[in-house]
Amino acid sequence: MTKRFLLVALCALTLAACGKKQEAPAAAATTPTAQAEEKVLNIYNWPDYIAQDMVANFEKESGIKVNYQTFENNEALQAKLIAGNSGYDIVVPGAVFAKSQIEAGLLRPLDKAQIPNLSNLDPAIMAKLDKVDPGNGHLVPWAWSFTTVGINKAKVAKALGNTAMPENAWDLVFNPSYTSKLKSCGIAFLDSPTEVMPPALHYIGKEAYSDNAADHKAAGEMLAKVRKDVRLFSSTLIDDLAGGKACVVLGWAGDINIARSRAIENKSGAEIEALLPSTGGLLFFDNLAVPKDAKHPNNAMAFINYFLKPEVSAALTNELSYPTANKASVAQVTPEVGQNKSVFLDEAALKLAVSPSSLSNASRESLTSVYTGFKQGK
Ligand code: N2P
Repeated sequence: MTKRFLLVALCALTLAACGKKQEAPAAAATTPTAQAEEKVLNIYNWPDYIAQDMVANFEKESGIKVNYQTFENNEALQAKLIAGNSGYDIVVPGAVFAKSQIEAGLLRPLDKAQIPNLSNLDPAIMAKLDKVDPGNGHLVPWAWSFTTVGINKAKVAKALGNTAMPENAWDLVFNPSYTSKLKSCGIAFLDSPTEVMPPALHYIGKEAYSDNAADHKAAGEMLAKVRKDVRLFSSTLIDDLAGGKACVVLGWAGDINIARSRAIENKSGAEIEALLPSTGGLLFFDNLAVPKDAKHPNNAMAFINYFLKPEVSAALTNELSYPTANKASVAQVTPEVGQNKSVFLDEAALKLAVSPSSLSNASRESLTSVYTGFKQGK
C-alpha cells in the first residue's frame, strides 16, 4: 500500500484525522495496522482514579498487557506531552488543559469507528465538551467532579470551638478568622497552581479562570494571609484526611468521598464530608486522550471502548465516587452513591458551580508564578 493510499484510507476511517493538513501525513505514515500493533497499552492516569479490577478484566478480555502509571497534576502531564515520546498511549488531561493540547497538535484524533460504545455517552455532556474539543474528535470523558472543601466534622467542630461553621465553606480554607483556628488540626491544599488559584480567584469574586494578571495578584494577596495556617500541600489528600493528618482540605469531592469511605472501612469513627460551598464548587472534567506519537493507538481505542461499557463505567462511580459521562451506566450506580449530593450535584448546586474554562499559556505562567510565591511564603 502506498503512503498516499494509506492516507486516503485513514481519512475515510477517522473523521477528524485529516482536518488539520499538517498533521495527517505524519500520523498516517506512522500508524501501525491493528494486526501489526504489539499487545501492549501504556496508560498514564491520576492516582486513585480507576476501579480495582478494570485493568485485569480488560487484559483478560483483550489479551493486551497494560502498563499503568500515575501523575499528580495537569502540569506534570502537560510537561510530558510537550516533551514528546512519553511512551504513553492513553493520558487523562483535565478540560482546562485539553483545549490547548488539541490546538497544539499534542493529541491524536480518535478513530471513532473502533469505539461503538461512544453511543453510551450523555449527549448533554458531550455538547459541553464540544467547546473544548470541537466535533468531540479527541477526548472521551473519563470522570468528573468538583473542587471544594472537605472536613473531618468532629475535629473541625472542636477546633472552631464557639465559632459557628461559616455559611460559605470556602471560608474554612481562605478566611484567616477560620484558618487560624483550624491550623491546629491541619489544613491541606492540593498542590498545583491550576487547582488552587481558580478557587482562590472565585473566592475573591473574580472569574475563576481569569486571564488577568492583576486578578492573579489579588488572589495571591488573599492567599498570603492564610499561608502560615496551611500544614501541607499534596495531590493525594485521601490518606491525609482519612488518617487524621488533616481536618480540612481544599480538594476534589470524589477524593474526599473516597476518604469518607476509607474512614468507614477502617472503623476510625471519623465522619468525613465533602461540603457544597454556598458560592459553588469548581467543576472539572478529565478525559481519555491519545498522545499524537502513541505507539499503540488501536489498543487505546479498544480500552476506551471497553471503559464505555455501562457496567465498567458504573464500577468506577461505585468504587470511587466519581460520576462518568456514561448515561447508560447510571442504572447500575448503587443508590448509596447515586443519592450522595456531593457525588451527583442536584440542580441548584450544579447551577452555582463554576464550569471549567481553558487557560492560555500566558495565564498558566502567571498563575504558576503567583502560586509558587504563595507556597514559598513570599
Ligand atoms: C484523583 C482524581 C483526580 C481528579 N483521584 C482531578 N482531576
